[in-house]
Amino acid sequence: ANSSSEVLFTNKTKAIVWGMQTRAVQGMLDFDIVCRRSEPSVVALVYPFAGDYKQNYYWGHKEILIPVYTKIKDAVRKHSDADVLVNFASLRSAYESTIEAMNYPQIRTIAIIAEGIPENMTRKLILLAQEKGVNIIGPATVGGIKPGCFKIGNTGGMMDNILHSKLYRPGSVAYVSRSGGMSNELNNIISKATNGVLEGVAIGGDRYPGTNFMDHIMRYQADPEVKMTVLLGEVGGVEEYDVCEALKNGRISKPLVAWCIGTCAGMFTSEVQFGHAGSCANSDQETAVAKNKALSEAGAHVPQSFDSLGDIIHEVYDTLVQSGIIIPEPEVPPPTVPMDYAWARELGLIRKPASFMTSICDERGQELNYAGMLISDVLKRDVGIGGVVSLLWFQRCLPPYVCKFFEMCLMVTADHGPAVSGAHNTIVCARAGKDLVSSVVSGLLTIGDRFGGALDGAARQFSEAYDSGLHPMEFVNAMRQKGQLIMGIGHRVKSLNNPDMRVTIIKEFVMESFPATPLLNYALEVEKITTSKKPNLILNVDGVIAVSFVDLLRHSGSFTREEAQEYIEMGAINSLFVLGRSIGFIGHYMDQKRLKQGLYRHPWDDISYVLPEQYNN
Ligand code: Q5B
Repeated sequence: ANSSSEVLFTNKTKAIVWGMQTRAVQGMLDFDIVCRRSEPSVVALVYPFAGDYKQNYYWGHKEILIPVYTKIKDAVRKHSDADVLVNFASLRSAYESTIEAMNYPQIRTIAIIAEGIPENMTRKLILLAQEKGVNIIGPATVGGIKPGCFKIGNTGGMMDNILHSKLYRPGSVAYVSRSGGMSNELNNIISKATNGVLEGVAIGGDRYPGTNFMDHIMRYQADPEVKMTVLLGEVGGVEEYDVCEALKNGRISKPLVAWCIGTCAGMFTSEVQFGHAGSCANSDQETAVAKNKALSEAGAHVPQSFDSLGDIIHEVYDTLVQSGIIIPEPEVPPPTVPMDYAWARELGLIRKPASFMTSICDERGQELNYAGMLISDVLKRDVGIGGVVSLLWFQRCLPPYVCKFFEMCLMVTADHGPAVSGAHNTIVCARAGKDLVSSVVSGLLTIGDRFGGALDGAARQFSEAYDSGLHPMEFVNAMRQKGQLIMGIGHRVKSLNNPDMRVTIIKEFVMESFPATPLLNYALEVEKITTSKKPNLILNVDGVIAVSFVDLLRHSGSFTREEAQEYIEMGAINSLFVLGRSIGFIGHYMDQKRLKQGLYRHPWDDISYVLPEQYNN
């Protein structure tokens, strides 16, 4: 034990926090604000894994930077006013970091949060701390709190709890408990029964706490601000008997309310180990019942049960008020602390229009879902890539024949050799040493009205002509008069004499499977007219997919007429070619890399140089 008159925390206390406990540090700073501290209580962090830098935190409404050091040595050297170390190191490194911190005499108090530190190591820590006069709070604790002054880490819980238990200003009651969790309950009980907590320390649930009940009770005895003390012990250990002794011999003269939890242990036939390492009675003397009896006999105010702890605290407090020892002060509301955005949202206190909206995929839950279908169901139901397309593009499960249509389109458009615009670009790009994404994108960028991207135009032109009742011949003539090409008609190599099998496959499937194909029938009538002029003016692969796509949007029963029109207008019909041909472009990229093809340079003899005549002066 260290000097019993020592005041561990004031409203000037400065701490170094070991460990990257961002939320706990912010909680300490927010506590400082409601306590009206003029300066932050955390001056530095120690975190050995990230190099020295500065971490931003909020100081009320402002942002501040708190230095983070890799070494305790640097933190203490640069912050000679810090006398507390809040040690969040894990059970593996808590021992070394505490030993190291004790090398620096400026550190007077160390709170060790880690649970599970081997007892032999804790005992060594305690011996060294006693030698050096350092106060250890913990291990296995949340720490402690001094309203209006300082709080260790997460003690006191969230801000709403701190405000509820009025921990922002001092009261007259000091407590010491073993359990950190129960210290929150004590904050609540004491704030309801009295003018509030002056200081509270949870010494931790290990068999060998760094400081014990008596260390803190004697500090409270010496502190004139403390008017009464609450002790919350528990089953296991015999320290409460030291308190009994001090009550009897008068070393403790201030009123003491005491209770040891774990009285229910007697109801079990065998010995019970409660949550804490130390909470197990190894003899009758260590039971909660025996200790409560002894405390009562020694002069402590001991309730009948934990339920009436608040009542007895209130009775003692009331007597002190009546006798003028405690003079309650008028309540002054604390300053407000801005609430964290995420927490305010969780509490439903604020709302904000989202910057993004999505209606096709949600990855936030336990399992990814596509338009409401869990990914495991997507696979279980074997919806195939067509099903995935229908979910992600159209937010619905489309009928199997539609999914099949999608898949067939993807298959037949996947590639059409290296000579076409897109594949050519991908190949040239890959041979220039570019990566997969760049090469594929360079291919995709060629997709447009002339190459592979005539689907949108075809869908629009054919449907407008059909809807306005134009006879196919009138449509062809009208387009000719306007000097416009009919999208989806014509091919560089395919013709009546060299039919495009891709078109035949799609056409046959659509005729057979779709409930109605008016636009495809119309396009085939147009094709009869255009091919009669020139045999290569066939309904091409873009054209057949486009008009079939419109037929499915309009007649599958899965879309309203308005939805169908919206897809045509938004440029969604090119989608199948874009996705299908991406497969081929990726293939061409890999092929070129595999074949170790070098930089491509177009041959001069394949370029006609038609420059203006040279000027002769
Ligand atoms: N004429 C495709 O032209 C091509 C006409 C037309 C009315 C037409 C041309 C065209 C519309 C766009 C289109 C998709 C450039 C094609 C695809 C994917 C691909 C590619 C691959 C793959 C071919 C000769 C005479 C002229 C023209 C007239 C031509 N097209 N009249 N409507 N649409 N089509 N693109 O052979 O009187 O002699 O002056 O732009 O649907 O990209 O494999 O290669 O999978 O990768 O060069 O299949 O049809 O014909 O321009 O010399 O014209 O026919 O007015 O008449 P050509 P041109 P005239 S599929």
